[in-house]
Amino acid sequence: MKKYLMAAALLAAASAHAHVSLEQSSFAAGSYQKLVFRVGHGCNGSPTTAVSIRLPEGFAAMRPMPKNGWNVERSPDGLTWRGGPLPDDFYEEFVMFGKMPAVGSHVLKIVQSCQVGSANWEATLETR
Ligand SMILES: [Cu+2]
Repeated sequence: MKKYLMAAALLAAASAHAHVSLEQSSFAAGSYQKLVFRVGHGCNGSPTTAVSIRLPEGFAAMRPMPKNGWNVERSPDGLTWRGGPLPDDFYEEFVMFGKMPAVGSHVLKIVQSCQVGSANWEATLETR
């Protein structure tokens, strides 16, 4: 299983392999939508303790969905959930809701913090 995962990781490295990722990443511009960020694993086996999402300009007043066992911090340019820890071999979702920006391609920067280490991810969201 581990061998398979490593091979898959290598194969996917060329493409945008990200394991904090958006469930859906294409939306109508200006529509109100739910963004679901999927956390598939920790940082090299270490449990996740925070997920921080930086929203580029154009995302107006995104509302975080409260989450048991996690506190949400809001800043002018994003949201951070702190809590858990979420074990490496568990799956979790972090949800926010709000108005999508104007037509374009929008890069959301994500920092996954763990008990040991951290990982940076990017998710590209398209509005049409
Ligand atoms: Cu991964």
